[in-house]
Amino acid sequence: MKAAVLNAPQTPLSIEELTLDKPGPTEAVIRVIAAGVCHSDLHFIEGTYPTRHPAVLGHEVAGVVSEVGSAVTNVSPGDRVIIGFVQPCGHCADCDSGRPNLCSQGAPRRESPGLMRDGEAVTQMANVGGFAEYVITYASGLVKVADDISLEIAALVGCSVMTGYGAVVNTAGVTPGSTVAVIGAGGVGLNIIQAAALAGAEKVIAVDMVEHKLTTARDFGATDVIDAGDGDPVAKLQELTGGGVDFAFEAIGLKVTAEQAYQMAKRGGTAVVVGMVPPMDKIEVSGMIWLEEKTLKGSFYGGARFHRDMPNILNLYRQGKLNLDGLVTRRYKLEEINEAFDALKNGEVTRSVLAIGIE
Ligand code: CXF
Ligand code: ZN
Repeated sequence: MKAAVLNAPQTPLSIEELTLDKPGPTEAVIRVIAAGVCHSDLHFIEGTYPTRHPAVLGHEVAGVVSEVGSAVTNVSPGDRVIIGFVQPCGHCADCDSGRPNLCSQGAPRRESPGLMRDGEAVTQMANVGGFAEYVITYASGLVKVADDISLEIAALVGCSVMTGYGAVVNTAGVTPGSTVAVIGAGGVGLNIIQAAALAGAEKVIAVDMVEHKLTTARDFGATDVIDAGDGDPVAKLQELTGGGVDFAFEAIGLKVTAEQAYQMAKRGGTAVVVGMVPPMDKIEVSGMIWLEEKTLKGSFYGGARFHRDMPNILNLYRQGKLNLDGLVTRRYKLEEINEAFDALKNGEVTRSVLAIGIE
C-alpha cells in the first residue's frame, strides 16, 4: 500500500510502498477514506516531539474495516469507523474509573511490526498512521459511524472535535453563564469555542494573531475576539472581563500561551492546557496560586470516553448544534500532503482533509 513516510525530522514526507501484516486476534485493518491534517502531526515532523523513523503520521482518521482478528467483536468488515488514537485495554484502573483516554496498559505489544518497508519496521503514530491507504490497529480504538455521516466529518471527530469538545465538557465542565477564553482558533480551538457556546457560556473570547481565524471564531460562537498580535492579550482580556474568565483554554501548544491562559483565569478560575507544549518546557505560574485558588489542568484527547462521547458529538452535529462542515476548508490528495502541511504552517487553513480512499 501507499503511505506518506517521515524518514527524518524536518524533511518532507515521501510517498512510499509499505506492507501490512495480518491483523492479530484483537486487531483490525481499516481502509482509510479520510485523514485530517493536524498540528500534532507537525510537531513530529518538526521534531518538537520525538518519534522513531521511518514513521507514518496521521491520527485523525476514518475509514471502512476490511479485516478483523479472530477475537474482535466490536466491529466487522464493512463497518464505517473512526480510528481513535488511543486504544484502551478496557480493564485497567484508568479504564475502570471511566478515563479510557488515560489507559495505562494500552493495547498489547505486537511480536512483529504491523507496518514494514523492505524488511524494516515502520512506526505508526499513536498506533494509527493514517496518512496511508490502510491502517492496522487495535479494534478497541474503533468507534462505529452511522451511514448518514460522511467519513470526512467522522475523521475530524477522531481528533480535533473530540479534543476540543471534550476539553470543555469533560475536562473543564463549562457551566451556563460562565466566561471563557480560548487561545488559538485553529481546528481544536474552534471546537472549544463552539462547545463552550453550546454549554451556555455567556462570553466566549477567542484570542489569535491571525485575523481570518478571529473572523471564523465568531462564526463558531465567539462573542468577542482579541488580536494577540496587537498588544498584550492578557491585559486586553482583563479589561474586557473586569478581572479574568472562569475558564481559559490553551489550544496552540506553547509555554507562553499556556502561561497566558493561566493569567487569563480569574480568581477561582481554571486554565486548561490542550495544546502540545514541548515536553522539556516548564509552565510557570504565580506562587500566589493558593490565594487565588486557581486550577491549572491538562486535557488529553478531551478526556474522551470514546464510545459515549463520539456518538454524542455526531448527534449534536445531526441536530445542527455543532458545526463540523465548516471546519473543513481544504481537501488534498495523499500525494499533496506536503502542500497541506505548508498551508497549515502558514495559518491558511482551518482543517485540511486528505481524501485518501473512495467509499
Ligand atoms: C495528539 C497527541 C499525541 C498523539 C497523537 C495525537 N493529539 C492531538 O492532536
Ligand atoms: Zn490531532
